[in-house]
Amino acid sequence: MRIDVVSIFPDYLAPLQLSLIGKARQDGLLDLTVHDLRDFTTDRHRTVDDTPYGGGAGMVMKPEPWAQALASVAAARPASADTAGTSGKPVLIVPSPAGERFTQAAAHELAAEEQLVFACGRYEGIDERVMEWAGEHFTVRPMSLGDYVLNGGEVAVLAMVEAIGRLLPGVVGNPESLVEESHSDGLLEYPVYTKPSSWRDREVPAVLLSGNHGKIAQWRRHEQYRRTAERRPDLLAAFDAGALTRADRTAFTDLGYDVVAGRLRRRPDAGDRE
Ligand code: JEE
Repeated sequence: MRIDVVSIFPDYLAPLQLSLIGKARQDGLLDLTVHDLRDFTTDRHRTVDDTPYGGGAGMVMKPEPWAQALASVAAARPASADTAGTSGKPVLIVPSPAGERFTQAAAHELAAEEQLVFACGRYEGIDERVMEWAGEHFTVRPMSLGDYVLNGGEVAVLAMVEAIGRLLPGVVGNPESLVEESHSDGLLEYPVYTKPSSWRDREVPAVLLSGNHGKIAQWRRHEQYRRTAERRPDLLAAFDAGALTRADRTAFTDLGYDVVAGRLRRRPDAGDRE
């Protein structure tokens, strides 16, 4: 996969040289280049921003440097782009608080592409006409990391490239962990423990030392239910409760949920017993 990142702070993307993604680059699985947007300006001050039409706070990124930068990376297609890939055009990801949510499903989609380009905005964002124009050369996807406000797109790109990069064949050392992820049922994960079995008067749950793999699997499942009900009850609406064992159904009953037509339903007044 080829990835181009355009930013006025190329040094912010330095962590991409490290760890998992750095290893993927060294192994030739990922061809990643960071470009300085200011190299595509033509004025003496290398200006990338201007005041917003219509008024308001802050500055907006000018369209001309972005068009120069994006045309340049669009022209440099990977050799593989003609044969493989899904969309033909490279995908342009524009991090934005107003984007569609970047999810694990989006990471999987993007990991199947031949070329990704990330446009890191700053200030109040990029002149909207850039995204319109870019549609001629790219599949444009404005994407948000989550519902909070960052100062620019760089930190979002670090997260997105790491999430996409670890899905590329050969990047994650242990493909078993990816298989386990895809069977995760949409629940939060169970807690994990390692040696020593007793640490500062805290014991590892005895069931994990029992050697009884059936009981361990059930305990872990029930811990997933408990955590998800506590921290992310929104996820339980999509949970398929149609084929639960008796013990699994009881675990949910104890957490204040009934099973109705294969779906979990919060029992009225269940909050009283928490
Ligand atoms: C890209 C510039 C900063 C700050 C104004 C804020 C008014 C842009 N999950 C995510 N959060 N934030 C980003 C992100 C932030 C960015 C840029 C991504 C480029 N900024 C910026 C303030 C505002 N609005 C929301 O309320 C309305 C706009 C991001 C991602 N991905």
